[in-house]
Amino acid sequence: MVKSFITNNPALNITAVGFGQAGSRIVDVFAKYTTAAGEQTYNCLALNSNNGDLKELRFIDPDNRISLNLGGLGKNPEKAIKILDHDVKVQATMHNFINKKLGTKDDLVLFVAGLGGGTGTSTIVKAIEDFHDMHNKPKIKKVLEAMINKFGLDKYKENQVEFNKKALAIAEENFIKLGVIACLPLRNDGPDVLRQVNKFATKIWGLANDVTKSISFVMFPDNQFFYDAFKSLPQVKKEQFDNYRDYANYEIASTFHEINTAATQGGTSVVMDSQDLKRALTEHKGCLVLSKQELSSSVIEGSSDVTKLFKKAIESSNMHEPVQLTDGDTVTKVHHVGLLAALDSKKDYGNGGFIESATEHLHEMLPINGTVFSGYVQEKNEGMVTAYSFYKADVLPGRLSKGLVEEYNEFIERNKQINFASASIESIDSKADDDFDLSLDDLGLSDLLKSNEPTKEKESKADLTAALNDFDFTF
Ligand SMILES: Nc1nc2c(ncn2[C@@H]2O[C@H](COP(=O)(O)OP(=O)(O)OP(=O)(O)O)[C@@H](O)[C@H]2O)c(=O)[nH]1
Ligand SMILES: [Mg+2]
Repeated sequence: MVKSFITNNPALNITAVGFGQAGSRIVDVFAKYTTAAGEQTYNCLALNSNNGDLKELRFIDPDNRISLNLGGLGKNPEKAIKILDHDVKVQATMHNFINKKLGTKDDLVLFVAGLGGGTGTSTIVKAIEDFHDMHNKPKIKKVLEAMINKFGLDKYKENQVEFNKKALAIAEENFIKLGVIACLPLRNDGPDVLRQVNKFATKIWGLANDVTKSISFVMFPDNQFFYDAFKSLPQVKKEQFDNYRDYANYEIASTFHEINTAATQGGTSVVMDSQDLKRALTEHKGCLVLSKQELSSSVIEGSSDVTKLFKKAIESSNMHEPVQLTDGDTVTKVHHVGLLAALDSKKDYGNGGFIESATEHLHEMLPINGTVFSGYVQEKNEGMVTAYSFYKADVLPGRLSKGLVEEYNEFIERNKQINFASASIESIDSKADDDFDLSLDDLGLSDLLKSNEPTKEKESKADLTAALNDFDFTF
């Protein structure tokens, strides 16, 4: 028995890139999915620092795997990133590989890694920065160039921030959207891993919140959460996986995939279609909170039981502990929300009334700023009723916002050997304009501002042409 909708074409065409061993193994699960026509659903790539780890992958096309030939980077991302910073050849190899292999019709590029190792953690950060420079920065530059040509350099100099913001807003329409999946480590990986993960997660979260970048979401699946859940799985379910990591990888990829293929099914009175899912996942920014709750259809009596399942989904996450959206008087912004159900086709669950009830509950629960997209499919679903919910919010799993620091401190207390080096991610709020860090310098157009002499239109055009010619599009 299978979920029949998972062979649908996906709502979002995705290239998934796995960095390091955890990232590659998660992407290998994405690579397993095929459409009804027998083609791989996703364009899947794997990047690692040595050949050995790439060999154990099963579904990613060998042509889509690359080794940076650096040996292991020794579970030390700080050291690894220093190596990468200085190795122009490796940077170029990564850059060429990823960009040459991107799908032409991608709605989303997904970067995946487990935080804590040397390779995945360092290369994913570099690749995020590179991706923006390569694909989206030139688009901003092109729009800004046209605006400066139209309104003149003097006008630009008077209203730089407004011009930059406008250029960004226009260019953004054509950005290639990036999603990031970064797994949190086990508590027992030890204090140094926790400290380094905190540092790099802060960096990724900073990039994700930078309004000039194109990161649509970051998801932080928590290995500790999966480890604990795996231990208490019923024996029959546990036996389907070799270990908690395989379970984690399956949960991450399958939840994402099921939502992405259910959205192209249609055929019921309330439908979430491809465009809805695209908007829900790619508009706005933030942490993606993904949830799935499932029960055998034999214990679901009718519509109100489906609503209950939705309520449970909304209040939880199947990637990490539930997030905290309110804290005293402060409430976290929630953007678009998706509610999607897959109902085993044999039973009558009414005509989608459960969606309205679930939406009502959602508004009571969450401070929603965006749109609620909802729908259900009635298909073969392994005899189950499944409720998926997902939203993006300015929130982090508790283990990341405070927990890693606490765990680190506990280690230190116990060991009394290492001094606490704070890499806290606790204060993440920032004003919108403070985030807005786009300048001519960024775009390689800083020469435009050098001249203090009054600019006649003709001269400014000459300046501009020279500066734009100098702009370095290559890596
Ligand atoms: N979810 C999940 N986590 C994994 C898997 N394999 C390793 N991890 C975890 O992911 C983090 C990074 O480990 P790796 O991916 O092995 O490290 P790497 O990126 O290859 O880096 P180095 O080998 O140190 O160069 C650690 O916390 C591991 O425990 C996996 O298959 N799934
Ligand atoms: Mg490795």
